[in-house]
Amino acid sequence: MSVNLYFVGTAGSGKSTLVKEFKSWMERQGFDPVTVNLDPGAETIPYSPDIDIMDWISLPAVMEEHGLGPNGAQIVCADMIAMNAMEISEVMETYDCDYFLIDTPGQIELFNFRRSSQEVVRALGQEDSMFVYLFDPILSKQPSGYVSLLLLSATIHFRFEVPYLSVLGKSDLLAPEDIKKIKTWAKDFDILESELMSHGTLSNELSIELVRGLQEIAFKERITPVSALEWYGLEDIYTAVQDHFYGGEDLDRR
Ligand SMILES: Nc1nc2c(ncn2[C@@H]2O[C@H](COP(=O)(O)OP(=O)(O)OP(=O)(O)O)[C@@H](O)[C@H]2O)c(=O)[nH]1
Ligand SMILES: [Mg+2]
Repeated sequence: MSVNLYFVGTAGSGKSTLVKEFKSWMERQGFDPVTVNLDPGAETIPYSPDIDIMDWISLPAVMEEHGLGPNGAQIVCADMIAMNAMEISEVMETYDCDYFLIDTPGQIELFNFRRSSQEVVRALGQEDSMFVYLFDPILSKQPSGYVSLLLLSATIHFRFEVPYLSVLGKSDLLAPEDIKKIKTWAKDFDILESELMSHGTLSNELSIELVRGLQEIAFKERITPVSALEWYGLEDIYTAVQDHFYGGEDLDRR
């Protein structure tokens, strides 16, 4: 069995860099992961994907062919990925590896809100899948920003029946006390609620009820601080994935 580890997050949250560095980190540990780029619009990718959706689909070509702007073309591309999913899956099957590290499109709404993404996840193997959901560090510093990202992660949870790991990306950009504060919010709803109150964010009934609802679904999670650039937290990702799929057992090194 190979794990399909999807890196998901808002535009610029650090998905591609984390794929690159996590691959290097795994190789350093003696493992042999395979990278898959599912972003047909990526202008530059900081690594050479082993499997690249651009071999099937190109955003500029779709724009030209259909006379569309970049956003409309992205939607067409998202649906085209689903049409090519079986072929991508066949190519993946030719690799003998433990982990596929799968990079997803920059615009999270393309991945999250299109039915085609659910079809892709299913075609590539839903039971073997896990999402690494990246929280943007700067947005996460504000309680309202943190809750907004939590809501987005809840919609992913709602739409995909796939386990996910919440990761605080680029945590090297945050002061240690900010990391501590965000970790506390993830664990302790009451602290987050009083912080939201003090910022005047919970000023209407909808916000209050929304956040209370979140408590039910999202407050069993922890958030793992990660820095792709400083190789911090990468082992925590590996351990969480191994815990989930293999009861914590280590992979065989090659
Ligand atoms: N300080 C710091 N910067 C990072 C880290 N990871 C990524 N970055 C920077 O963040 C920017 C965006 O990184 P990407 O990896 O391209 O992010 P992405 O989510 O793949 O972006 P899109 O695919 O365009 O949505 C780049 O300038 C990276 O160098 C990190 O761990 N620390
Ligand atoms: Mg990217």
